[in-house]
Amino acid sequence: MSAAPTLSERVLQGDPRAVARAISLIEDEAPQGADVVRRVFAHTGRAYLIGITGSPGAGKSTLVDRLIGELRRSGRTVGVVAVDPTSPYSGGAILGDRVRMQAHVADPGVFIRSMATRGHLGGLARATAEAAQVLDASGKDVVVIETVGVGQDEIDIVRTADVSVVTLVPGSGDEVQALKAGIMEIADIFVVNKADREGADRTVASIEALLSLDAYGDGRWRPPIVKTEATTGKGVADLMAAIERFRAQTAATLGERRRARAEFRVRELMAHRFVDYVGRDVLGAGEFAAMLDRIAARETDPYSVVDEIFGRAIPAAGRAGAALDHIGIAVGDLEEALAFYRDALGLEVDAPETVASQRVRAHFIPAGAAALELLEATSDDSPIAKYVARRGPGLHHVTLRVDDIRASLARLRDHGVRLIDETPRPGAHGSLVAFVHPSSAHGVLVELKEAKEAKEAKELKEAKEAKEAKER
Ligand SMILES: Nc1nc2c(ncn2[C@@H]2O[C@H](COP(=O)(O)OP(=O)(O)OP(=O)(O)O)[C@@H](O)[C@H]2O)c(=O)[nH]1
Ligand SMILES: [Mg+2]
Repeated sequence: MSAAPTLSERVLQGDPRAVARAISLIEDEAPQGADVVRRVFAHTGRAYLIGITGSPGAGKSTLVDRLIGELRRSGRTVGVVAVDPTSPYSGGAILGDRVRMQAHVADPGVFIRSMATRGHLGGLARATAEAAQVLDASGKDVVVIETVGVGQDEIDIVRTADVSVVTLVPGSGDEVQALKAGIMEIADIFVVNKADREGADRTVASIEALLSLDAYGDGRWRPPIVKTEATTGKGVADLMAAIERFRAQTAATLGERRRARAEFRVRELMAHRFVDYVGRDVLGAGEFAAMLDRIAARETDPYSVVDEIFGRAIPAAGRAGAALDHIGIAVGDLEEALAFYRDALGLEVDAPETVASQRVRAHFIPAGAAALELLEATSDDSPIAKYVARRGPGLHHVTLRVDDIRASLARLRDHGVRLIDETPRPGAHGSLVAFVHPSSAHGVLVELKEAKEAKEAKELKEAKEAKEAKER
């Protein structure tokens, strides 16, 4: 007997009730919502995302309804996420959109969902993007996202789409100017809807005037302007054709666009989660308010407050210099050492790693942000074997992690410090290491270490810089 399918499995099977439930969880910022996104993510990226934005009442929903018709006629399934400007007076237009798209409510190839604009702690853009992902994972060929274009939130939503359609109406010449800075920049296609009304051509002309400021060289896409009458359907086929043209012409750069989107999303999630964590686990009740009071009273400044928060949230953050990486302990009998550290103290010991250059086996024991390193000689001429023979087992060295080991060594040399290693050599876990002589470090053997990640990041940066220098 097989277990009942999970919510994410049902989403992947295209079950509309599961899709509705998943989107509700995302809207409520429930952890199960994030869980569904995690589970279905590998199955996303198939659907083409169309963003439709424009001022309130521009006819977006009517237009989307017509687009659904076009898409269905061409045999494609459609998901719609409509973001409603929930007004405090009417209590929302959720029903409005459903009524406008009513023709398709009974069609199993269509799923329409309204999202309220209010009450999203973590950002409406994220909830919308995730709802679109759920629809994508459920197998819809095209996902349309309708949103009112006013603020940053909406611009972020439009960025969620593979193609952005900006809807204007006759008489919005002034609006065209006003929109210039924001939403105009992200328009891939302009629609002048309500073309049955007086002044449609003037609106087209004012968009033209803006577009003519840009030469659109190098085969760059020049946003076309399509006149539509959503109520009658006139021009909607032209809009569909413009979308298909855009899709074909930008197919090669779609991956890039989606990658930029992923970057935006990850950065946003990271910021959201950090702020959340600080509020919940770092600052005590009322402490944030007290910090703000101190800023208001000019007793401190915003930079100092953020420094303090970072210092407490991530103790290693923001401090220049080096972090304690680990303390090396020379071991005579490994079994006896493990009997103490692992069995008696109850610490977890990582799988050993052999460092050939030192003829030792290293057993790391994570301890907070740093670690203990039990060092076992693998040969009698190993420095550890000699150390144990001479002084017995015990503290052997202290390892400090630095960002740039070569820069650190150069600095030490400048200060007349005696080095054991003049140049770095390979250490455990793909790192670079170098030892400072105990005679220069007050009787302590100090090891400097540049972690593999820092090394790789630097190499990547250097390669990129070299490539850029060559291209110049
Ligand atoms: N004359 C005319 N009216 C239209 C046209 N398209 C839509 N309308 C009407 O404009 C009104 C608003 O249409 P919606 O589709 O709800 O507009 P919307 O942009 O989705 O509105 P919100 O979601 O509330 O921002 C409705 O009364 C439509 O019937 C058109 O091409 N011509
Ligand atoms: Mg609408």
